[in-house]
Amino acid sequence: MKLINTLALTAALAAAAMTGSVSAQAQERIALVVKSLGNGFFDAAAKGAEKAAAEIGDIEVIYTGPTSATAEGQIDIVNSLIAQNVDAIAISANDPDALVPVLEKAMQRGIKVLSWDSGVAPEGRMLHLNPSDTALIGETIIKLAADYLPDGGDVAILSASSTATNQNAWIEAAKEALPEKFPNINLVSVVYGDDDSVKSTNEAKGLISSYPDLDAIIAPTTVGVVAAAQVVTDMGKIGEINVTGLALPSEFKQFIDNGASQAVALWNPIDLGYSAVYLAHQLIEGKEATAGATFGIGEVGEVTLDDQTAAAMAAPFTFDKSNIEEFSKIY
Ligand code: RAM
Repeated sequence: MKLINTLALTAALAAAAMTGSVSAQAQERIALVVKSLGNGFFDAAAKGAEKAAAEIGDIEVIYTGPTSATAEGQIDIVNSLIAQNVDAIAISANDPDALVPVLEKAMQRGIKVLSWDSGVAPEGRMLHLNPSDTALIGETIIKLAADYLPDGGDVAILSASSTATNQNAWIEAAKEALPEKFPNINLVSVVYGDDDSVKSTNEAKGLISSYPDLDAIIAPTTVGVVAAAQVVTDMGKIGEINVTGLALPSEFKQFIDNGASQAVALWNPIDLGYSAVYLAHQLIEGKEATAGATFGIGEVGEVTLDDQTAAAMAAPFTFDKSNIEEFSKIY
């Protein structure tokens, strides 16, 4: 009897495989929700997500996000993903709190939720993957400016949106590092370009006209840093104002080349999207996201969750004239 059943099952599976329905049934659908579409950083992360999906097998990645970096736009998207009954939502959030109710609703429906890059509050997700240690990023973005200001100077920060969890945490960490580690660096202003090129451009121009003695603009956003470097270039301020922060080498190489920037930093965004899919897959398979749990993240290695069920991937890497060419070909 058992043998007959097994044979029948094998035949059914073979028939289903021929029509492709076996893989369709087994497929996990993982939504990669980003702050906004049209951002090269997230396009690189999506590449990594696809790579992880191909390695694991039977995973469909749904790469989605609003047209502008708002929490409202992401809430609409999460609602539609709930309606589609996806298996997991991996989100880089535009706000730590505003997304919590809709993500709680998703979890109540059995959808696994994690945040990556820019987090949501712990009650709105099962785990969070930081690109790197927050204090280290905060210190790094100031150091990138301070390294080229031996006598100290005035710096301003051009951030992403004013509610972005990641940038706000990095700015807080930067402010903490300033008095002790960089006593001669004076932070004169923090402005917000919303990860929008036009708004970031206007904010960079505003900084330059409000602070004629400005020595550096620090933009901890790949969108803002390009806008600021373009403004410095167009206004003929190369050599006067150094633009630095977190930049995608492929988009930023031209500004290292033309001298608008001495150096910038970032982590590997491809690895970040890749890791998010590995984490989502393990949650779907039933792994518990408890403090102290270790998750494999494919060839990137493994991460262990801290008491906030958060983990960090790798240290930021600095790009300057010596290496940006090489990295610009990768991301
Ligand atoms: C932008 C986004 C993203 C951030 C990078 C550094 O692309 O704001 O969240 O991690 O910059």
